[in-house]
Amino acid sequence: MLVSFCLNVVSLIILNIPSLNFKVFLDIKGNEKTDYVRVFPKIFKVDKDIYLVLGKYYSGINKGGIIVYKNGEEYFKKEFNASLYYGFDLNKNGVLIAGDEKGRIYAFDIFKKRIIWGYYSGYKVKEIHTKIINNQEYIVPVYETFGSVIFEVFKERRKIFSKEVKSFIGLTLPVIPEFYDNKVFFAEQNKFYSFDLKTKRIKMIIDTKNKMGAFLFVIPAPNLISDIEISDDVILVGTMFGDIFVVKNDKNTIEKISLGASNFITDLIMFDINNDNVKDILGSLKNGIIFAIDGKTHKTLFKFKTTYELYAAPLACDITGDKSVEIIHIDRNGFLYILTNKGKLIEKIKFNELFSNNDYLLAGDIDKDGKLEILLVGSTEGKLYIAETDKTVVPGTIIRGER
Ligand SMILES: [Ca+2]
Ligand SMILES: [Ca+2]
Ligand SMILES: [Ca+2]
Repeated sequence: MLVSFCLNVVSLIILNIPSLNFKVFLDIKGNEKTDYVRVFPKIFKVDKDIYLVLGKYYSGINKGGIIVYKNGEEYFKKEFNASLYYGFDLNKNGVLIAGDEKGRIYAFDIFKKRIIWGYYSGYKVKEIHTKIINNQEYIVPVYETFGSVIFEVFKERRKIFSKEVKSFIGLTLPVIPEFYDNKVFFAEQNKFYSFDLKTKRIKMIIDTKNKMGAFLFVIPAPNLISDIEISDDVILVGTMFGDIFVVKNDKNTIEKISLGASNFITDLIMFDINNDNVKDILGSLKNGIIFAIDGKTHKTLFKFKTTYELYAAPLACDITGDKSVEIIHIDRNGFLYILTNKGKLIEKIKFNELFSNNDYLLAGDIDKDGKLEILLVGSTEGKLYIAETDKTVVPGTIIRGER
């Protein structure tokens, strides 16, 4: 026991682990009527500038807005009389699209700092994606209604498509459609589809089928899709019964990894954590487990148990500068974990507040000084925490800009 303790201390000294020193960057206070107040940040690069855009969410009152920081300095802000969820995105033309819970959508010219377009959807805006494809602007707002998710596609600010996707009643995490390449990817219960912007065709990619589940083990239950993650070469589809479907774009193949039916996969990301130039699969389980799976062999690299449920994926980021990534996550009890890329606990930090059931970390050099910042999302008291690290990066590097 003593020996292993000594070895751990020695290894910590050799690795020179710096503790993350989080400070309150912003505190948007609620009032006596608000149950909770949250800040949703996203980091974008437009030309050579870094924009940190924050959506303000006040539960229980009609209040919200956006705040934009450019290279670390406050640049622009706009108050709304409705809350903002994840409903904002900034495209490479400098157009910021933001939609609120009352269903209004605005387009801002970020250079001129003014509204250039508005639209009333009539639905609660949950998420917005915008992208420039072949010099044409696309906007995909995602709305939440009772029992379904609706997404629309705007091309040059004219609506060209609308689709209602039924959500499973009682499932609190509807899968948000993802906009990637020329396609919008979305899930409806067991099935995963793509919508092609050019042909406007919908194609089914996977049926995750039914599965003998841990909750409904008498009869097979729909193996509901709980998360989708899309990158250049691979699409991951996770389910609430522990399956991960790996769709490889170049080979047109689908492989399945099963973690066991009692494992509800809440969020997946891809990041090469073992330096073999193949992105690995990192994710969180609802039961509080952080896991990593080798992207090449599909073997489990590690599992780590936190004390509370996890809904968002961990952050993989080298904060020590030794070219080996650390895995960082926070649980709802306010414990922040820093792990090695092999899943060994380096440090556990306690925050004196409860976090939401949707908490996670982002990383980027938001002030372009060549040192990386780590952003902590999930405070229910309206705080955004930022830790400045000594890790040197190319100025303006974004490692993870949004959830
Ligand atoms: Ca790898
Ligand atoms: Ca490291
Ligand atoms: Ca910095």
